[in-house]
Amino acid sequence: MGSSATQKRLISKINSVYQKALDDGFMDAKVLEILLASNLKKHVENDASMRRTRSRFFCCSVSVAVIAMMATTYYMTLDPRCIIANNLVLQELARPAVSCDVCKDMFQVPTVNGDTFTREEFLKDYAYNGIPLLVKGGANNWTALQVFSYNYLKDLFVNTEGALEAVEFDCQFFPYKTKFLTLAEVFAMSEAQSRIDEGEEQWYVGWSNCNPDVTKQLRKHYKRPEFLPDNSESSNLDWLFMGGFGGGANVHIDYVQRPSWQAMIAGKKSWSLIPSPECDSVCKPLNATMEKGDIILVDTNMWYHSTYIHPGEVSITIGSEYD
Ligand SMILES: O=C(O)CCC(=O)C(=O)O
Ligand SMILES: [Fe+2]
Repeated sequence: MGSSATQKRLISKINSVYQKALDDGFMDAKVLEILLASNLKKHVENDASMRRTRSRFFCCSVSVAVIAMMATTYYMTLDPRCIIANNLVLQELARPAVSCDVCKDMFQVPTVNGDTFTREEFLKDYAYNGIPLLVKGGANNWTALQVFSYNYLKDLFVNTEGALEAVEFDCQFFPYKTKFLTLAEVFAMSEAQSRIDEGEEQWYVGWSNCNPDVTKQLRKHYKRPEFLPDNSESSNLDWLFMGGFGGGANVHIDYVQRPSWQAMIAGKKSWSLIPSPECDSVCKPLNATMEKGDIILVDTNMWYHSTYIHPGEVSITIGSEYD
């Protein structure tokens, strides 16, 4: 992402406000809670109300909020994920308002049987409306379930020319709570740590792949979920998330172009889906647990979400965006 010194200073200012809140002992989730309670976003759009709300939000002065709005809007047009991924304040400020019709009266994530679920049913009830969906066993016939493992992915990325560099320079890498700076470092850990043997440090990471040779290999073992329409536009980016018990993504919202599907290749993962603040009074948080072979569909631009990895096998998921 190319950015001038001024832009960098703005971003660093906003991030330092957020960091200060964390340093002062606020947890990520608390920051979000306060942000949602303050309804800062709504007030930022309305000067008079904004004056009233100043004292309600612990760290964002008016100027920082406005700067955040401007800087976020500017940066979203460049590379949305790169600056806001770790800053809930920016994420909430930048998020477009959503309609609550989607989550109204929904108390659990709708779940269907992957063996019998058809494209027609998908189109009728779930396509393009923001309703999350768990398709049990939707990936059961993929060879990825037998083939993908930490060692398989390590061999593939380490031995495909340019693959690790592509992740580092052209795609994205999320270290979450680990100290890993690159995917190369993830694949350099000891075998014992890769299995998270007793006493080994826990790890959980995510990355996107944009190396065509790797894509070709990966796609020998999985296909786009069959219930998605033939003409549905798909992203060429594969997203992989891998790691062990206790790992997962903190609460966040994404700025990607489309909704996403994700398939559970190994292990067990739960998702928490939190409706946007404007839907607080009519919508409830939802949970869904994915087991090996399940596929989840979530509009990650619309739902705040976090994930949690259950004890057992190291979790591996693969996914992409769809239209
Ligand atoms: O699978 C995970 O742990 C996080 C996934 C996620 O945040 C996403 O797909 O947007
Ligand atoms: Fe996400």
